[in-house]
Amino acid sequence: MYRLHYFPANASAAPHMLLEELGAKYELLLVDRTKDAQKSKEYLKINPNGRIPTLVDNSLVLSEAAAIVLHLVDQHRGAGLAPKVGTPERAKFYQWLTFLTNSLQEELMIWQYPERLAGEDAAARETVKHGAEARASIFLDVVEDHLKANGPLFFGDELSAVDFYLIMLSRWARPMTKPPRSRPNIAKLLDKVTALPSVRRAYAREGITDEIC
Ligand SMILES: N[C@@H](CCC(=O)N[C@@H](CS)C(=O)NCC(=O)O)C(=O)O
Repeated sequence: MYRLHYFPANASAAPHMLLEELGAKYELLLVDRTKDAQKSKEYLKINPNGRIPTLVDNSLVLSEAAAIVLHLVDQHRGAGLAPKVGTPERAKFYQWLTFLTNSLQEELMIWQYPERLAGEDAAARETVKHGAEARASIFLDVVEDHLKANGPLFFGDELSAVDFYLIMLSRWARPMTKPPRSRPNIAKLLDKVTALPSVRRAYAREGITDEIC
């Protein structure tokens, strides 16, 4: 049985949706960010970065949401939530997952927490926030163009783990000046994937009952 250390709608959400979609046996363990539990001595033992999520799979302790997603699709190959290993589609799957976690997610983090780079200076914070939002917006446009040409999902009609990853990031990005949903092809993907019972169950278990993204 897997154990997923999570906080509602945090970077644990993509692994959580995937666990639900896979029908895997798992236990959810709340890392209470309101009490800084991600920096507790106990949690730092399993995740020295003090970040959420962490997945425990028997003796394996794994952090980084994208790595957890890759591990889960590898452990459940028959579920078909990633293209077959060794194919060009699988390579593209790596490309999109890396792009989402490395480019879009990172800019969204900076946009949400500009003080981590800019410190206390209000003007510097505004500059950092504005720049990160502009870059995140360009990355969302790249996703929109891809979906326009290849959609409705990242791999046409084939559901894959990257679709769940975009749901997670799109929720975070809702307050952007130009939210993900304002792009018609991203909106189509979000509607399709958030309608899945697995996605509804995952967010409901996290106590989220409003529109997901
Ligand atoms: N690259 C990491 C980022 C994880 C991350 O930053 N998680 C946030 C929640 S969304 C967190 O734990 N923040 C608490 C903190 O930085 O103290 C991943 O994708 O797993």
